[in-house]
Amino acid sequence: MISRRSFIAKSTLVVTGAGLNSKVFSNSVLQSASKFPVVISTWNHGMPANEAAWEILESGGHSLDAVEAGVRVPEGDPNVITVGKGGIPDASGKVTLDACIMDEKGRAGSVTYLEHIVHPVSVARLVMEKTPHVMLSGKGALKFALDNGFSKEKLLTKKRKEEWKKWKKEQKEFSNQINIENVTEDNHDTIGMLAIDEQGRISGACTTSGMGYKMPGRVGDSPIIGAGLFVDGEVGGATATGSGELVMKTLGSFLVVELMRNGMSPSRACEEAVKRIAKKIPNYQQHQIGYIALNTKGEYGSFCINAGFNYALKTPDKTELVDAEAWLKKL
Ligand code: SD4
Repeated sequence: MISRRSFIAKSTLVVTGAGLNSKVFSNSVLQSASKFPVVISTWNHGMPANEAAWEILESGGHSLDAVEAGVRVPEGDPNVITVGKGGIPDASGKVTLDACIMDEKGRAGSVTYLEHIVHPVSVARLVMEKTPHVMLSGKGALKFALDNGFSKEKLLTKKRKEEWKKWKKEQKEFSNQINIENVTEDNHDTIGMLAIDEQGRISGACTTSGMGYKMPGRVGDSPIIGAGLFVDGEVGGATATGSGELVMKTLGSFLVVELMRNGMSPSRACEEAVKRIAKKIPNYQQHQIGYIALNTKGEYGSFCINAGFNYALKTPDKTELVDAEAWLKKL
């Protein structure tokens, strides 16, 4: 299977504006506590997403509303090719979406393999609020969404369809290998977002169209509570982007939160979770994983396997795109 990254490298990239003009800072200078509220999210498509979240946070709103509003921005943007509408389809040409959401009380909702709905994060929130379950999948998730007033929309854009057709024609082999030569700052991926509001309540959301041209039926880490996202209101939250299989095998976001519970800073906890992957998973160097984390003091941090991952940060006095430190410092 072609990876999303090698696919992106061959495609025309449309970059959502906000990140481009933003200053890029080194992660190492951004370890100290900041005042509430704080919102962080993966990649530079997090910059406009953070702005939407901030509107809610600065007016005293709940972090749960903020993260939902935030990640809806790339979900609805057809130029973000790895989330929501305009996402890269699977190998059969279908756009299937994964998303989840979690709040400071430990409430969680998730949808996987959801077709035709632009905002899977909002469906995930309804799963959390209206059902006794955590996760709905496929046709059941779609029926639940339609029963609750969501409407069916076409997620596959003309451009993505043309690219998929071309890929179909060219496809010679199925490979899960990610070509790190092609990992650049402009490769936009899953959005994971964490926010702490004025009252110190932490919530998180994660939403994606998954790995480009994935096998039909494949679900990644992003909608899996504990893998793509985890929040514990007494400790903090973490979320992941990158090759979901590696995150699932190490239950990465849960691991980051547990390490913070045991006293690690968000950055150190993210680093340890990346090291766990490096220790346990052969050929991890071929993949990118980026973790971000936020604790109840408002401290934040990140770490990734390969250089090139960045995250968007907004606090009362900072609006920045931050380069994450990398385990493999080359590229
Ligand atoms: C997945 N983690 O489906 C997601 C995709 C992603 O960089 O973040 N790719 O595996």
